[in-house]
Amino acid sequence: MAQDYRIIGAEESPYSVKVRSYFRYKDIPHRWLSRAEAGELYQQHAKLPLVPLVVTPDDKGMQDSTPIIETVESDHPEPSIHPDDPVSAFVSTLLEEFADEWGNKWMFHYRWAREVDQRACSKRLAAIMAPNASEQELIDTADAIRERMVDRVWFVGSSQQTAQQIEDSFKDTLAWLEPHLAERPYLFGARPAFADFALWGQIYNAHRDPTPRAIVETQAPNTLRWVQRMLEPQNEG
Ligand SMILES: N[C@@H](CCC(=O)N[C@@H](CS)C(=O)NCC(=O)O)C(=O)O
Repeated sequence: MAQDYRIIGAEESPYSVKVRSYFRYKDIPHRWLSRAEAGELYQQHAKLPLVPLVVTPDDKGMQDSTPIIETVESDHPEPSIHPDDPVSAFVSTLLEEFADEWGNKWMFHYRWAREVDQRACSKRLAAIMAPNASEQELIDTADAIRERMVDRVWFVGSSQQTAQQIEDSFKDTLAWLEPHLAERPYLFGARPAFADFALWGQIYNAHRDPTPRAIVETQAPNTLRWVQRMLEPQNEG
């Protein structure tokens, strides 16, 4: 019997949920596994120690969310995630890249910039890394993660000098999305496009932490509805 696709990922990984949202929209049978649940399967197929990793029904491993989606899309072209109009299709591809490369700074910066978010996020990450740990072990693991990650924000270019620019850019993007998403369920109309999956993954993950969540919930009600819609996206066209 043919296997389903397997997506090895994490809820806290914007690139993983991006790929999962794509599979859900396309209605492609798949299983969502954590790295711990995948065990050997992850070791066998991962060339880099990153998620997501997708293992195809014929047992080939794929990494890197953009080529993963492009490859699966070529095997499952309908309904297409590319707008019919070539200019819109180009803008969608450009936004997909923007989300992966710049949007990632929002969620990573907000995750580790303030104590309230550091604590919330490190607790969730600890629960993924040590699913069977006691309460005290979880606290210790969360503290260790927090200590390590706070020193790593430079990795996405976050620093005292750039913090304001990154936060302004998050709020500017929400301000642009608001009127746009007031009139359409997805960025390019009735169905989600390449750009939706990538941008959503970053904003959905940012929305999991208290500071950016408060911004989205108080300033961006249409974006909030899109964030919720993209968790299980439907073709409404
Ligand atoms: N360009 C890659 C980025 C993948 C990536 O950076 N994954 C992060 C999580 S979002 C990761 O696996 N970090 C190491 C870890 O979680 O152990 C993609 O689009 O899939």
